[in-house]
Amino acid sequence: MKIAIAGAGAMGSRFGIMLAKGGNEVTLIDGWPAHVEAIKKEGLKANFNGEDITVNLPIMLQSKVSAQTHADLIILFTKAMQLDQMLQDIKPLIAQHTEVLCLLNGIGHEDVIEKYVPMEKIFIGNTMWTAGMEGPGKVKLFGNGSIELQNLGKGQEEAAQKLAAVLSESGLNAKYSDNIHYSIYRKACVNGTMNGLCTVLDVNMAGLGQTSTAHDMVVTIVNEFASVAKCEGVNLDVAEVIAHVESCFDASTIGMHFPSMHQDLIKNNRLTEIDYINGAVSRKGKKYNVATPYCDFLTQLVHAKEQILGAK
Ligand code: NAD
Ligand code: AOT
Repeated sequence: MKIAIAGAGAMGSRFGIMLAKGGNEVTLIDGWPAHVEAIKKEGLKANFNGEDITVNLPIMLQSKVSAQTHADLIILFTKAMQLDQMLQDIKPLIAQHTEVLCLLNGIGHEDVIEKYVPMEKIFIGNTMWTAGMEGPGKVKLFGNGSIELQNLGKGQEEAAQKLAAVLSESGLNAKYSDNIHYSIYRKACVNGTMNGLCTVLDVNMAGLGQTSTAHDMVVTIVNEFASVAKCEGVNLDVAEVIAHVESCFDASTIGMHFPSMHQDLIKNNRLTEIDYINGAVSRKGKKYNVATPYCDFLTQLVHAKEQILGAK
């Protein structure tokens, strides 16, 4: 299958490498010139579960995408604030038959994608895979993960199942979900607790879990997400979601991971996705008249930290 990865940072590189190893024709598209140049010159370098590998994949700057490039599937892996610009830049690549899959963290990306892609070609979901950028052209990939996805358009269930099968053939462990909005909120609870707190406190997830206040903060934040989700017809099983979130504290599985928000702000001085995670819940809380004080405060703290560090 001809697959374009729109946003070839940490996660896009992981997916690009795994899908290419699985026999797909992968093209990377990205907006970071130094990264694009490094991959063009020396290939994409990855530490893949401890082994150093180099994978040669075609890559182009998103501003250079033309109708000459073809894709059956586009996988979006920008940061949330880069999504609209990416879709605008890759418009020539979005043909009538092209399916578009979004696995970004956060809530409500379909509102942006719908401006560029017909509903029946949009697939949304979330992933438990992780990845880290080591520098231009170099990523670190360890551990296992999974994907859940669903069609946004009516009558596209079979297409969604096929898409999950294509991803699974490359070892990405994807499943069709018949309630993707539930799954997205459930994953957003992981990011709504781990990402902001680990960033402000400058620890990994295992480190956060060792504090005496972690449990109470997780419980309060998950309850805020659940109250807002309820207003949108998504009824989270709060106890199960809290247990799921707290399973991320386990140092023997995923606890050593620094959430991508920490990688962005603390390691690389970049702006964060907080407005699309806790910030989105705060905005929706105001709309539905639901109080979300921890989400409001965490969003403010992360923005203050961005400003103190002069993040860009
Ligand atoms: P990323 O920041 O690595 O890449 C996104 C874009 O930013 C790419 O275009 C990349 O080239 C560019 N970029 C990366 N570092 C840069 C730098 N130093 N300077 C300039 N540009 C830079 O993003 P990601 O971690 O791959 O995340 C993509 C999406 O997946 C996000 O929504 C994220 O929340 C989600 N996600 C991430 C992880 C993870 O472990 N990284 C796990 C699950 C979901
Ligand atoms: C994560 N991390 O989503 C993934 O870093 O943004 C991130 C992210 C899977 C399970 C736990 C945390």
